[in-house]
Amino acid sequence: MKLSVVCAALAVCSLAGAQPLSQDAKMKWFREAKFGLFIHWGLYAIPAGEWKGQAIPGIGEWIMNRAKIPVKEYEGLASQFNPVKFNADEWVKLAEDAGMKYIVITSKHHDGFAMYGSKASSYNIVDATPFKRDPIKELAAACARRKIRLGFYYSQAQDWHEPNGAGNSWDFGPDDKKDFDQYLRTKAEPQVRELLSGYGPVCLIWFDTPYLMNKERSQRFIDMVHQLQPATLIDGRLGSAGDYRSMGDNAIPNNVVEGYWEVPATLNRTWGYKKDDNEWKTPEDLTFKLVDIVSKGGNYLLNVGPTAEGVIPQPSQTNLRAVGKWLKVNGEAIYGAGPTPFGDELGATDKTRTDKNGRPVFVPATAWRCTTKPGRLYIHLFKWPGASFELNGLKDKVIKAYLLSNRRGTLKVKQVGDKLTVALPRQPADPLATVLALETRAN
Ligand code: H79
Repeated sequence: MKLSVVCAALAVCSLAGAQPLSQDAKMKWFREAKFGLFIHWGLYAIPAGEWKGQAIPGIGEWIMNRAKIPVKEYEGLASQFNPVKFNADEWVKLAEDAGMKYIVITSKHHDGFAMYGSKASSYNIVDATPFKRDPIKELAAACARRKIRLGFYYSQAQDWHEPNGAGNSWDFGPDDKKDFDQYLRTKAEPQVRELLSGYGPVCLIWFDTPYLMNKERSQRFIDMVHQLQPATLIDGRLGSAGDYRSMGDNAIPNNVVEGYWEVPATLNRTWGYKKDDNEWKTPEDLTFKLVDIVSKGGNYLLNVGPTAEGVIPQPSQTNLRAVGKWLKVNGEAIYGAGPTPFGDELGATDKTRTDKNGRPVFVPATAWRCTTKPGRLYIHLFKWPGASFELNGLKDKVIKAYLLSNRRGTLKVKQVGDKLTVALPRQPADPLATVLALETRAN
């Protein structure tokens, strides 16, 4: 090895004051966090799903694309953007109340508008709006105060504002005629550098829709992240492998999936605020989905779409706080918990039914889920099984059983062969889910 290379390597290590992070150490917070808040906030919150009196179908942040709004017209929204009710601390407090451990906010979505003070493009909230504040700076400070991690969504490929960004065919023609690297070099790369330099520790960068991305283009982002903040995770949608897998939007896998992964999901149907979208998932459904995902080995990144005034819709707040209240009692079975050792409780394929691709239909079962920690099984009961809970296939010996809502109320247990029976109270302790904790010892 050349001396200069050795020196450079030593310099990096001594600057960090520690060994370079192992992948395992890098993933530690993500493995424990399980539940995060996604925030889609941008100029699209002003039209809120309606353009020139017409309701535009689809997800709110896609309105520029769906209504084929010319750049010059869409830009006009910036001069109206003045979210005077924005309060970073209230948003972070909501995440905390919901029991979420990280926040991911849109620093720039496909519309190309930067929601922070960018030097690389004046099309940003500080330079182009009457608001003039940098909400990402304020959020970073509030997150630091409340010890919640902050990460950034950044649309690296689609940028409908730029002649050479991907996706805007109505102003700039087809993508294959564009100088995509010119856009990457002059906007996307400088902006990601800004986000990793000016906002303190960034827990992850959430890239999306890797149109036109390839290995080399992806690698430039990876190198930049590693150079500026080696602890920052990269999601699964950059264009080459990241630190974890991103499942499809709102797509929960049917079974246990090995490795690190995350499901990005909506509380209603849109990501960016839409005034007429009122299809709110219930606290029961959200709690089930959180437990379901954790029992399969993943994280749940659940979205809010604040209004153009800077307010998170009340139903979003109410439903998230309901999940948080459940987590206050039952968080031990979620944070840092591993997947189910069983699997039959998740459901089964029904070979007599096929989907439109001719594949057998998976029918989920919803009575209970299991999460784990060393020496512990947590049975999350969604349908009260009556006087007792029965479980087959458990090899370990159960030495103690109780509900997380009543740790001193030891429950009677019977184990015959691999069949376990736990006597339960007559009523569930919580309408969202009652968690039965089983302390086990290997036989
Ligand atoms: O940021 C959110 C979405 O905007 C983004 N990913 C999540 C996290 C996303 N970008 N692209 N997609 C999701 C796939 C988009 C599909 C659709 Fe459409 C957009 C369906 C309806 C609007 C594109 C335009 C396909 C049909 C019309």
